[in-house]
Amino acid sequence: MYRRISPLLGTAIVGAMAAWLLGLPMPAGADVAAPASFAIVNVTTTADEYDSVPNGDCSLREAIQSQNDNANFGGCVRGIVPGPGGTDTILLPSGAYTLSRIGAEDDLNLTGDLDLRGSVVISATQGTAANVVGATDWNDRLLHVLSGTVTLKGLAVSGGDVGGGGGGMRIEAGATASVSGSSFTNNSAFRGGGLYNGSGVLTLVNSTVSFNETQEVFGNGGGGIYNDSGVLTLINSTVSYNETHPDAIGLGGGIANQEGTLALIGASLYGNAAHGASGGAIEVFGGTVTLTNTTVTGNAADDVGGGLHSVDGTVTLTNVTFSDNSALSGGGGIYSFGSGSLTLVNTIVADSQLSENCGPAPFTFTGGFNLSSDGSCDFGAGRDNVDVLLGPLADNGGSTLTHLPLPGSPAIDGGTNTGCPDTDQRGQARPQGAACDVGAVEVETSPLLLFVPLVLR
Ligand SMILES: [Ca+2]
Ligand SMILES: [Ca+2]
Ligand SMILES: [Ca+2]
Ligand SMILES: [Ca+2]
Repeated sequence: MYRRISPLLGTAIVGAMAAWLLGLPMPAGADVAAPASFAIVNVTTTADEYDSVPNGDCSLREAIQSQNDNANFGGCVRGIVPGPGGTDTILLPSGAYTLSRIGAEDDLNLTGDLDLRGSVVISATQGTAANVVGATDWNDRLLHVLSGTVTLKGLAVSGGDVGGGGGGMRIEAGATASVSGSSFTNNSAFRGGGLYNGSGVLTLVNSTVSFNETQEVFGNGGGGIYNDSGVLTLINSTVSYNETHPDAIGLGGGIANQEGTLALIGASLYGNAAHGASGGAIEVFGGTVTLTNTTVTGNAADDVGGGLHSVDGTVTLTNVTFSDNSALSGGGGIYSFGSGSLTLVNTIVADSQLSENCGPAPFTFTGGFNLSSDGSCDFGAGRDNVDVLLGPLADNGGSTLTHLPLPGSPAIDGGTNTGCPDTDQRGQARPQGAACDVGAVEVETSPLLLFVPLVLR
């Protein structure tokens, strides 16, 4: 836990720092290279206040303003913690922080979305999530990162609704947002129902993006997340049940990547839908995309590429499981088109609905040690038209849902150890047994599991 120090002590420290900066004589024995201090602000009310004359309470909006101004604001007191340094931190007790200062297109943090500038950690304090919610008739996103590095821990962001990008949160060019242990749920936007990364850097760890939607506008896309020429990384995170608007044409039910860099490591994407268009889980329009130890299952596209659709993308899939994805017009699992490349290693493409797994011809790829339940992927002899024998999507350990290969599955020990990750999607060490397994899961070969069938026999 952080220890809050008195404002008076904080003032004294600030004074000492100021004296040092101004070149005034420092007390004897003072460390010339004084380590940087940082501030902690405790939010004390769930009300959406913005008091130009401070009252006794500190709201989330006021705490952010105190950070933007680098000064006390609205009842928020910056508790200065002396070195060895750290990042300014806003602490949020658990509760529902319903934003109610309705207004749009404001970047001064006065109304609508909370506008963040500068580097700060916003952290829930009590283990349970702090909910940041838009009030009834809210017509803006909820969080807007305009500059600096913002870290979010333990937030549940829902109810954002914006005509632009990022119903839950938008990151601007040059800004960085790192999100952990958080969720973005039931938000809506033109692009990026949950989040929009506008040429910034966005990383989600142990987080969930679910039930977000784009709006009924032509050109909408990215039901969950839209990465516009930025760097987007998801680690041990879930993207589920997001969709583009059912009555419009929108690419990328889960994630849309436009010319950016997208990396999914230990992710699970399921139940996403691209209506009237392509890329049920992931739409790639240029850029560099890597999926590692990731499960893509039960997603749907009305056009092509139920799991993944790539146009001119450089796509690398390592130990990925595609299963039960559907597309009406081709490539239930994967559809690649244009001048990009597709590299698949230790990857399963199985059990697609309404279309073949990969398509259409010419489907060219490099890599190997892949498995397909039909002949559409051209993975080679013994690798096509196999029953991959996957269990249902379930909690098989780790922080995301997976398909466990069943006993006798050709995925078990069917991969190459060359380029195989050190762990599987669940964090289980690889390889187990004779070789790395194909797909996102490495089946354990513990003595206990081998022993149990003998006992039961
Ligand atoms: Ca206040
Ligand atoms: Ca704004
Ligand atoms: Ca605003
Ligand atoms: Ca193995």
